[in-house]
Amino acid sequence: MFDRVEIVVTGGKGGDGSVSFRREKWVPFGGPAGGDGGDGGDVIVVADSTVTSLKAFKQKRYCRAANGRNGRDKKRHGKNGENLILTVPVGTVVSYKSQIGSDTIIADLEQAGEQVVVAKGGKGGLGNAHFATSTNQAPRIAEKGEEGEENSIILELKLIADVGLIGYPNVGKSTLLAAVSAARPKIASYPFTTREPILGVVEVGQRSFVLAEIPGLIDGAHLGRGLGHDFLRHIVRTKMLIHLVDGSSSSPAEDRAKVNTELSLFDSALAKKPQLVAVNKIDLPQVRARLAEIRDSFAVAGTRALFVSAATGEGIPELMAETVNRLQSVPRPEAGGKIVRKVFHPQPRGVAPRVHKEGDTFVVTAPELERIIAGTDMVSPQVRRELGRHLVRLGVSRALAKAGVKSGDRIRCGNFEWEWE
Ligand SMILES: Nc1nc2c(ncn2[C@@H]2O[C@H](COP(=O)(O)OP(=O)(O)OP(=O)(O)O)[C@@H](O)[C@H]2O)c(=O)[nH]1
Ligand SMILES: [Mg+2]
Repeated sequence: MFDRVEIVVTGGKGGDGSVSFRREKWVPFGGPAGGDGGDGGDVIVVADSTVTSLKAFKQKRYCRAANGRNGRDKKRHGKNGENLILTVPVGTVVSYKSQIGSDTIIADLEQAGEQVVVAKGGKGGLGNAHFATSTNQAPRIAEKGEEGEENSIILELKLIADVGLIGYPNVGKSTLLAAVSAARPKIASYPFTTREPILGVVEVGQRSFVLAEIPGLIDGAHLGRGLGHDFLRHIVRTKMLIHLVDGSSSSPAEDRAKVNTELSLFDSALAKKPQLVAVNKIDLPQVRARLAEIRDSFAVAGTRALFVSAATGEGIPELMAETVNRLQSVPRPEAGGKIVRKVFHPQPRGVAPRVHKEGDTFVVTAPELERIIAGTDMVSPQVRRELGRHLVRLGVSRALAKAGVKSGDRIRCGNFEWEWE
């Protein structure tokens, strides 16, 4: 009962910081003026009530947000990359796909407008204007923009029932569901045969809707009796209800009133949901004999009851036609409450520098240093001196010392190799 797609989402890359110096007519030695790169855009999944399926992603498996623009001279900041918004139907569950072990659910987008960031864009690199100090007025160092996050995610559409099929146990809910859909719930002449909600798709002419049997509603269900309590919340999101009562019960109208009381005690909004009442089992002679009496007892309560037999199919087409009619005029209720924006970070960021040895070479893993190296022309001796200061600032020198580095050893970070002094 799930529609499911797997996609790869990538945040935009951050723009590179710029190395540049002020050049003005009356200023002989202009200061550093390299602007920062813009941030890469995020990939955001948003629930939208006008979207009805995940079909759009069958063709679009790779989704990438825009990159940030590079920083420019005169301290001009590069433009941020635009976020990429992926719209999905309300009721989509978003999970992070794990290569090892089980996937992690990161958001259940239950309301229109709810959203989750599934891949953060990379931060823009700092321009050289940021690296000026009292002792170094002309830094030639700038940061490269950070790569955006890349994640494999799974979008799953929870089928939300349009119509809830409710009523006391044993009234014939499963029999009705089996008669109108391809669902095959267990049917038996004792209560609580059905132990969890069962969904079926009902087709009526050109239209279709999802019908859910809500099991286990009994007196005290709102207090946790029976099974119904767990399932009452499923009813909240349906558009309307079919309330089935057993025609062979001593008082069908009273049965309905009692179940409705349970609904309103659980959530007053449930009691206001549109309801079609259907009296079942009219094939039984003792029920047929009382039809007028039962009709009147519902009329007294201000309700028009339909009469059906789930077993023989009598009255079922009329009940389904009426359901489709009513559905057209009911909007899906939006659950109240604030719209939440969730951010998901599977990978920790800003990790401490690490050092490991490959042969005689000490290899440094330090994202921030790698970005500086990648964004800077490392040839000039002046730049090399500056690099030394950043090694200290970022804790790389300490990590190397701990790893036992000596003067003359080879060090590598990113694509740059040098000798330790
Ligand atoms: N004569 C007659 N019996 C019916 C009819 N509908 C259901 N039954 C019988 O009523 C009993 C209960 O039917 P189910 O469909 O399992 O009822 P349910 O409401 O799903 O019950 P639970 O899931 O146990 O709460 C079974 O023995 C059915 O055969 C009907 O229209 N006429
Ligand atoms: Mg059942």
